[in-house]
Amino acid sequence: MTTLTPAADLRQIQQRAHTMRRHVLHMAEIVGQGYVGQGLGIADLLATVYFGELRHDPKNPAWPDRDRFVLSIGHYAIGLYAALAEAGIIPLAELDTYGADGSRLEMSAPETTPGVELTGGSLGHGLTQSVGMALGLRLDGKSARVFNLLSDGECQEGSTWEAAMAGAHHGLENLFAFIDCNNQQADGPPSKVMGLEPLHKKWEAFGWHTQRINGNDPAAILAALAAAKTVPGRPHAIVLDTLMGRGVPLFEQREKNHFIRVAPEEWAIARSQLGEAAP
Ligand SMILES: Cc1ncc(C[n+]2csc(CCOP(=O)(O)OP(=O)(O)O)c2C)c(N)n1
Ligand SMILES: [Mg+2]
Repeated sequence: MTTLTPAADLRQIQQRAHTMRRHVLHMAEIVGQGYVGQGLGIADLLATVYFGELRHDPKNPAWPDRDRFVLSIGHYAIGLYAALAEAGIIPLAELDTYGADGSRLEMSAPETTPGVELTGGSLGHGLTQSVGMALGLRLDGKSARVFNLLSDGECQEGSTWEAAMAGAHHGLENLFAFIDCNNQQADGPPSKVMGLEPLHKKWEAFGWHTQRINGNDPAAILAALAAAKTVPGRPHAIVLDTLMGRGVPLFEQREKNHFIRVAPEEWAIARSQLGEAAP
């Protein structure tokens, strides 16, 4: 059985994004700390991809003709697990095991977990492998696409740009790169660590069809995907400006939120700020 591109229903995507944020808080509360800001900030993108674009079969995650969603940035696994659970690829109850010894849901995603295409952790390797996957799919005559999620900090890795060159050289129109620009990396904002801007112009200069949008707006993400699909012969970069911790003001306002340590009494505040239902 195969699942074709789901009909994009904006309200449903927004609701899924909200539920995924609740899963992120749930998982993070179990370990008491972590990559909460990333999971909350990227929920809109993941909900849009999984419920508006990706052709996959939740009952058969290894379906050879599936679109690949490749998470370069292993530390964002908390967000991916929320999406995999919502999409029915892993059981919802398994989210309770996040970060525990022996769990399939390690803090950095391993490719042995259903729905995870690539073992993450070491930054700068996702786009290189995505280029290989996209090329391989084309050589095999398959219409499947590869969607890669990178981060702004990851764009400081030289291998990313070698892969970008290769993707353009091979005219990989079946390759889509989302770049999460949350203006944060482990040591603070990229502008202070090693400046990246204007990032979209760099992707353009490397030969990619490039768009820059509000990455917390599912309607804008759907529109960018629709526009990308009308451009043949080039890979597609969609640079996403996102807000870390989106939906929970307590975390949105933290100055350094790469890895958040949360006081026990703050979880109830975070949950109530997010709310039960989608806004
Ligand atoms: C090759 C490599 N170098 C360093 C690290 C350590 N590291 C883990 S996450 C991270 C920050 C990367 O930037 P970004 O993904 O933008 O950070 P975030 O937005 O999640 O704060 C770093 C340097 C790593 N995982 N791999
Ligand atoms: Mg970042």
